[in-house]
Amino acid sequence: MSRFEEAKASYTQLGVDVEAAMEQLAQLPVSLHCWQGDDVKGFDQDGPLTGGIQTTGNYPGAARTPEELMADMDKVMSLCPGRKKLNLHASYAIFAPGEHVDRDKLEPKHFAQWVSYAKERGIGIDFNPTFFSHPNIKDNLTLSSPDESVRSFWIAHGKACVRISEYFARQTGIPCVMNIWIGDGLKDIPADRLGPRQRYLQALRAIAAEPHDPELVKICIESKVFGIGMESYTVGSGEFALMAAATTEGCIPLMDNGHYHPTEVVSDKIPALLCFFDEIALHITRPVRWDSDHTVLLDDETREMAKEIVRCNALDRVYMALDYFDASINRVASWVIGLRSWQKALLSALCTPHDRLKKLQDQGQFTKLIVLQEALKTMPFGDIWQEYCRRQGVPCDFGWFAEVEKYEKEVLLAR
Ligand SMILES: [Mn+2]
Repeated sequence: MSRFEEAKASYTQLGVDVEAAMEQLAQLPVSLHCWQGDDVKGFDQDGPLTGGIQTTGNYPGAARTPEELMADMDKVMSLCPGRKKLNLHASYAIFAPGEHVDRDKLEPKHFAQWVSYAKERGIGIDFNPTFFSHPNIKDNLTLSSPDESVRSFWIAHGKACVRISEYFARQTGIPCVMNIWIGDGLKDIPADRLGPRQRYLQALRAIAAEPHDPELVKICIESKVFGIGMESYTVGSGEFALMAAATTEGCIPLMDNGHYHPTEVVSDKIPALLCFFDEIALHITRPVRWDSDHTVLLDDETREMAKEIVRCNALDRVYMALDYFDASINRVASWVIGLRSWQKALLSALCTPHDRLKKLQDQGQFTKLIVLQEALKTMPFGDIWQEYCRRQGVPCDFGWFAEVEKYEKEVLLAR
C-alpha cells in the first residue's frame, strides 16, 4: 500500500471520504490578490501608498508592468492546486499608450487586457474600487468627506467600478465580488463621529444603487479597526460595516481577519454572520500584533476559519480571497505559501469528521471531544495533501520552491 492508501484507510475508519474531499476542494475558487506582486502600487499613479496601509520590506523583483505582474501570477498559479480567481484593484487599470483617465472615469476597456488574461485561463475576476493612493483624498477622507466635490468624485469611482464588475462577470461567465473598503479615519480624537458615518452610508447606498444584476455583481463592504495615521477613529468600523451591509439591498459583509482587535477571531464571526446573511465574504491574511498583512500560513486561526466554513456547510455561501502584501521575502513565494496554506486548511477541514465531533458536543461528552480533537491533529494529513497536489499536477511542498528560485534567478533579478 502506498502512503496515500494507508492514510486514506485511516480516514475511512473515522468516517471521512478523502476522495470526496479532494474532488470538492478542486471545485472551490480562491481569489488571488494581484497587489501582492507590486507592493500595492498599481499602474494608474506614481504616488505613495496611502490609506493607512503599508508594505514593509524591499525584496528585489517587484512587478513593474502589467506584463510582469501577469507573468508572476501565472507562476504562482502553476505552483498551486485548485481553482483560482483573479482579484484586481481599480488602480491596476491598463491604459493605452499616452492615455490616462482619472478613477471616476474608468471604463471596462481599461481592464480589457485583464479580461483576456482571465478568459485564457478560464478563471473569474473579483474587483475592488481603490479609495487610497490618490491626490483626491482630503484630510484622509473619501466617501465620508464633508467636501461634496471629494465625495462625489469617489461615488462616481464606486459606480464606475460596479459597471466594470458587471463587465467582468458577463465576459467571464463568473459572478464578480466587488469589495468596498475605504481607509477613511482620523489620527486624533474626533469632534464628530456620526457625520462621517452618515455620509459614508449615503455614499455607499448611492454606489450600490448603480444599476447592476445582483446575480453577477456581489457588492461587499469591508470593515476595519484602524489604519496608520488613523489611529483614533475609523469611519467604516465593524459595527458600521455590518449594519450597512445588513440594511443595504444586495450588499454583503466582508471580514478581513486583520481588521479586528487582536484577540477577536473571524472564525467565531463566520457562523455568527451565517445566521443572518445568505452570503458573506472573507479576506484571508495573517495579522501579527496589528493589521500587518504577513504571508498566510497554516496556523491555528487559518485552520479554524476553514473549519467553520466547512462545518457550517457554507462552502457555497462564502467568497474566499487572500489579502496580504509582504515585500520582505520573495513575493512570488509569499503568494504561493499563502494560497497553498489556505488550500491546505480547506482540505484539512474537509477531512475532519465534523458530524462526529458535533454529536459529542451535543451529547455533552466534552472529555471525549477534546481527546478526539487532539488525536485528529496527528492524522497523516500530509499524505492526503501530497496526493492532492500530485493529482492537480503541481509540485509537493518540498518541490515548488526550486521553481521559484529558478524564476527569481532568470526573471525577477533581471528587473
Ligand atoms: Mn482586506
